[in-house]
Amino acid sequence: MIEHKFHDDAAIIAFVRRHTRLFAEDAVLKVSEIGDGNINFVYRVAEPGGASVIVKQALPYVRIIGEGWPLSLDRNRIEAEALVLEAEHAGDWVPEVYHYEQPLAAIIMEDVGDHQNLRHALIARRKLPQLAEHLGLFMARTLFHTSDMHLDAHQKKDLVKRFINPDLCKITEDLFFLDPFCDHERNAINPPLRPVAEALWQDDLLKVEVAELKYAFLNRAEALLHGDLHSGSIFVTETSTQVIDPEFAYFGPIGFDVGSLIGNLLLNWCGQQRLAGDEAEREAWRDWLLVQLEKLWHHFSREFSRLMREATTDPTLQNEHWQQRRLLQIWHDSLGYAGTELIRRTIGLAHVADLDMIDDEHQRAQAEAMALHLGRELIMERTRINSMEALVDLICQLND
Ligand code: SR1
Ligand code: MG
Repeated sequence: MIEHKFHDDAAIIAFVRRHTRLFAEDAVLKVSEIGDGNINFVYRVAEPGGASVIVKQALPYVRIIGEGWPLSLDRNRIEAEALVLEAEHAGDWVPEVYHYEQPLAAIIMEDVGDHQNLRHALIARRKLPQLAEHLGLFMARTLFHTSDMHLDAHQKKDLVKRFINPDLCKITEDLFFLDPFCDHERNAINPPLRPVAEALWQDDLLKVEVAELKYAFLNRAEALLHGDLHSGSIFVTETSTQVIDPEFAYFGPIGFDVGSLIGNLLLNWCGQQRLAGDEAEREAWRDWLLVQLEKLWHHFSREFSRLMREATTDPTLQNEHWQQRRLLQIWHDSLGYAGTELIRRTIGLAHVADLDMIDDEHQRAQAEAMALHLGRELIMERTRINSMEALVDLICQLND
């Protein structure tokens, strides 16, 4: 029996009423469990036709696995604090936190229910004119302002301490960098793809590069990352983008966030190739995705460079040549982590609908083989891909 778990809807409503003033006393409130994520319980509390809020509660284990995979409740504090910190620098793009309560491991926050999940939007080929700009700016501002370029030496170390997140980091360490590169029991592999996965497990040169990326993930405390920046953590409308779920937040390499996002656009690009339907429409969509990739990096790198130039407080790091080198390293890291995201989402534990939605297992295996191949190329070639044009060329060659 888990002490802090909400026993019933009435307990959730009482919690919301105690800590917010959004609902009139006589309002009739309805609770629905809406969580489709892997880890937590998420409820919407709404007055039909009126206001609503989200309540997110952490239990001491991974939701999709159960008590066999214990997980610290501190992730809920980390998520609440990360949302508040992100809001300081990128408030347009994160939901507001109304209340966090440590004994209940629960957060009450703004409901972005009028938005669509980005993964579903991409699968439905919904063009979002401001998506790349919003996400580029979100990453540039949150990552720059929590880095040593901006923070004072003591502030930075205090923040690093607050965001030590061993349980959630361990999930990433295992699911990104270990499982997909060996015959691990947690992997989920489409049977016709198995020979391709087996070949990957024999690839010693690839494993050296994956070790390098893992070591950077373990040791390079460059900035406070979102830590799980995939399409499922983003909600969208034509004019608004909301980034949720930063429970994996910790201080790590900036390219991990940028790469996760690039990897998710590319997963959709791989999946769409094998979807039924009009080929011209499909290819037009895939071209649109590559344009978004360019725009994403354009907005991120332009804003990050501007901030490095204008808002770096550390005199040593104000050096223009070093700043150029920093941006190039972030680019190379991003390509590498995009590669690990592609691979782990294809043969690891946590798949994505962008590939899984392809009904026919042989068609699916072809899209998956493309994702594995692209992932490998990005990891192996990352330090030789020195421009967006070179990246797009590499992706298009793969398509031929
Ligand atoms: C067991 S958790 C699996 C995945 O879900 C989360 O959203 C992260 O992406 C994690 O890797
Ligand atoms: Mg999540």
